[in-house]
Amino acid sequence: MSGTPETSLPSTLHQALAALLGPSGLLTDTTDTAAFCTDWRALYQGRCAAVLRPASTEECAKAVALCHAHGVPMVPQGGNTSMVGGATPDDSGRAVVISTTRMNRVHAIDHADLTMTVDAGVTLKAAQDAAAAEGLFLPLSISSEGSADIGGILATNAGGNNTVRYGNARELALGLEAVLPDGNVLNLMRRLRKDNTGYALRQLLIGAEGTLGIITQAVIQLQPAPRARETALCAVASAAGALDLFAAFRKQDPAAVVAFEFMSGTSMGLVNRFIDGAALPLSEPAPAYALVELSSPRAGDGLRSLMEDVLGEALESGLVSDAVLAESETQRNALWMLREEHAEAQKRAGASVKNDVSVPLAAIPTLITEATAACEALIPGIRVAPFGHIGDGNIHFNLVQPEQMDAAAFSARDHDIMDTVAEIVRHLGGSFSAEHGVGQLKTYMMPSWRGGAELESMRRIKNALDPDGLMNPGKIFPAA
Ligand code: FAD
Ligand code: 2HG
Ligand code: ZN
Repeated sequence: MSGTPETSLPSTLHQALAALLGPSGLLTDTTDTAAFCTDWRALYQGRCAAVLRPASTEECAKAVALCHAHGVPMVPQGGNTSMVGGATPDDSGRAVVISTTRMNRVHAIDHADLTMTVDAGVTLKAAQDAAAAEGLFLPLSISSEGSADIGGILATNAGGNNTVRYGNARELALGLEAVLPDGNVLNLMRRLRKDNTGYALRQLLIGAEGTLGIITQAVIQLQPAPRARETALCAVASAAGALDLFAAFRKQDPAAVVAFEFMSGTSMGLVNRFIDGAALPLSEPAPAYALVELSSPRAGDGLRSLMEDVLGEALESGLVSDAVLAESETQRNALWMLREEHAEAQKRAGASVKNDVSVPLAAIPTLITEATAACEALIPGIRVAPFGHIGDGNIHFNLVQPEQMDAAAFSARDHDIMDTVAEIVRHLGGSFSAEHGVGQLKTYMMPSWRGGAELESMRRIKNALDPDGLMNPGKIFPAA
């Protein structure tokens, strides 16, 4: 069945965009636009007047200027992997989605500066591969990296598995280019490590979730490729045990730890049940697991003995009950697969409610104990399936519907569940969004968490750059 080519775009705008972008750069048929109007979790179903796919900054700037002149709302979209509905238009059908997928060139890799200059639409995986081909390393790793692109990861200030050593996306961006809501191009591509010349506009665009403009290019900092790497999966009794193990590694060599991830037994059980080929390489299932990775740019850097020393002591003291070390790249990938498939496994397990939260490290055990008890009291039989980047204090405190419960009935309780967890997080001095952002899922939380001068300052900045509110409306800010 073919979709409808009808569009609510004013005809003068339609004609101008068609002339500018050509047939592959302007999609109006609903068969072609449908995938751009829903999110990875299928929580939101929007509509759009068209999908614009500019192939360059110049095309993007002209398209934005045209939409701005016609008062048409714009929704920037990269790989469309947002966990908070950030890239999904509302259901009015008025907005256009501006997709960066055709802006996908790696322009340069500089070995002296250790930088890469890329278009926003280069996927994170393609950027990692381009760096690796030159013997370098792009130190950002997320399970969605095959689809998520450079523009998307910067717009959300993505975190992921290597934040514990290298920081979030924000720390990796040395330069940025963006198209502002009126079509002006903001060129901040100076790739300088020192440049104190007024406001840090680059950092303002990063993490703005597409509400201040469309990121079109970036300069990303790289690292020398690791020459030594050790990866281990460890069975532990609890999150507290995982934290003790993290402390033991950090005490020996804080710089060596490149990833330290936590998985509850319940969440790992879902991976084993729903993901083909996911086999636990330990003698028996455990209450919880830690995945630790050490790396160094120096070959033969003593990482194996560091890993064996710390794990040996932890096994002896009972902190770790079982552990497996990767002996090859294939085994390393198999261990990482057991971590990276939690989101997909939870999606297949039924309806789920996500709480991407952060607290100070020492508060993690209390968060897990208190939030587990509160959620179990709220919905008997709820499956409490936390996992996440424990080394950063970031837990995905996710809840999966009880086996026998109706999925819609469970989803209808989403705010009850989110608010229950959020109040515990608040009490522990944490944040209601650690790495996924606010999108449209969490706008309702903004007044109580970021109200007063903080939200008001954000509104003023938004109004200054986008007085007509055309850039990604309905995201971050609660409805007035
Ligand atoms: P999109 O989903 O397309 O957009 C995300 C937001 O950025 C939207 O608000 C959109 O409007 C805006 N945007 C997109 N491109 C631009 C642009 N060029 N200019 C301005 N604004 C733009 N996130 C983490 O932080 N860590 C993880 O470990 C992680 N793992 C994930 C695993 C899975 C399986 C999935 C589905 C998601 C995961 N995410 C994770 C969330 C998501 O992948 C990240 O937020 C990612 O950075 C989004 O990139 P994207 O290109 O898909 O952006
Ligand atoms: C991850 O760490 C992602 O795997 C996804 O951030 C988290 O599914 C989630 O809640
Ligand atoms: Zn995550």
